[in-house]
Order: sequence, then structure tokens, then C-alpha cells
Amino acid sequence: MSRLKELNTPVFWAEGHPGVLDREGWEIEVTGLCDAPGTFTWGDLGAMPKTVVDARLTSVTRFTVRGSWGGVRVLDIMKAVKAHPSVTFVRFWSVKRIYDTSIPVETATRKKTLLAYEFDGEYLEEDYGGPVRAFVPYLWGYKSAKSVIRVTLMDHYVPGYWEVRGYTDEAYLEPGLVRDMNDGGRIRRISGEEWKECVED
Ligand SMILES: Nc1nc2c(c(=O)[nH]1)N[C@H]1C(S)=C(S)[C@@H](COP(=O)(O)O)O[C@H]1N2
Ligand SMILES: [Mo]
Repeated sequence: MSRLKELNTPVFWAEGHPGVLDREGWEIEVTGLCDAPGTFTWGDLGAMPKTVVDARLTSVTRFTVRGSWGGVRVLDIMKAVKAHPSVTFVRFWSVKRIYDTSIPVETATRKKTLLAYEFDGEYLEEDYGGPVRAFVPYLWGYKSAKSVIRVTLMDHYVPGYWEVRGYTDEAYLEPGLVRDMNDGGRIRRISGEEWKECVED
């Protein structure tokens, strides 16, 4: 059983579970405002520098799970496609093309913003957005689109699946009570020190 599953991490698929996905055949199309748009295969991603970050995924529904998330920095992807300086938002699309969400370029290029394929050293399974998901620990979890098949570099904002249904466009994390999945789902208040770790690099 995967670590995320062992921790009883909730599985959210607003658009319905995508079923079994082909890891080796996975491709992510990166398009929009860039000089070298292209497709990144599973092999391409594996050949790029791997970044591992200790960070939490925290949902507006208040579960939080901490671990080492591994993958490729969105910044490295943007460099690879020669993103234009005019890019202001990065949009992620999930496999069925129903779920999408966009984040400001300032957040997309931060150190812990990844196209993640690992949690605690294990490949992500479908339930948790494998083969490759967005991981944006600085914002509520709905910005961390799962099973990403397309990334669009844009010069404007488009509200995504949850944003058009009333979640905030900014998705700023707010301190408060959380359900700590690393501690059996115990409800506790996140401390100031931990809080800083969530929102800073
Ligand atoms: N494709 C897709 N991505 C998604 C979601 C979803 O419903 N569909 N839910 C989002 C929300 S609200 C959260 S909190 C996290 C939850 O990630 P998990 O299901 O791996 O715990 O995924 C985000 N990414
Ligand atoms: Mo969420």
C-alpha cells in the first residue's frame, strides 16, 4: 500500500476517477506563450533534474498531509519550453480535460511548485494524481491538479473547475484547525512555525 493511502489521505476526483492510467506512456503537452512548445513524456520528465521537497498538501476541506514530494520544478519546464516573459498565469489540465486550475507565474516558479510524480520515494498512484500531478504547497490543494496532461502558459487568468464554483481564485492558505493525516487525522491547530514552512520557501 502506498504511503499516502496508509495515511488515509482523502482522494478527491470531482470529475470522477480516471481509472487505470499508463505511466510509461504518459505525456504532458506544454503550450501557450513560449518559443519551444512541446510534449514531455514520462521518460523526458525522468531525464530532467529531480527536485524533492518536504512540504504539505493542504485542502480547503482542512486535511493536510506532509511528506517528500518529488518531481520536476514547473520553473524547469518553463525554461525548457522557453516561456515568454509575458506569461502571467500557468494553467494545469487534468486527464479528462474537465478539471483545470491556474496559478500566478510568481507561484508557479517558486522552489516547491512541481509536476510531481513521487511521494515519500514511491511513484504516485492514480488515486493521488499519478503518474504526474501539479503540486503547489503554497496554496489550497485545489490548485494541485491531478494527473496532468496539459500545461498552458498564459498572459491572463481563467477560473478553473472549483474557482467557477466559488472557491477563491487566489487560494491563499489560511491558518486554523486542520485534520493532520500524518497523525491519524487528529484535529489540531497548525503552529506559527509550521505555518511559515507552508507558505515560505
Ligand atoms: N483532477 C483533479 N485534480 C484535483 C482534484 C480533483 O477533484 N480532480 N481535487 C483537488 C483538491 S480540492 C485537492 S484538496 C487535492 C486533493 O488531492 P488528493 O486527492 O491526492 O488527496 O487535489 C486537487 N486536484
Ligand atoms: Mo481540496
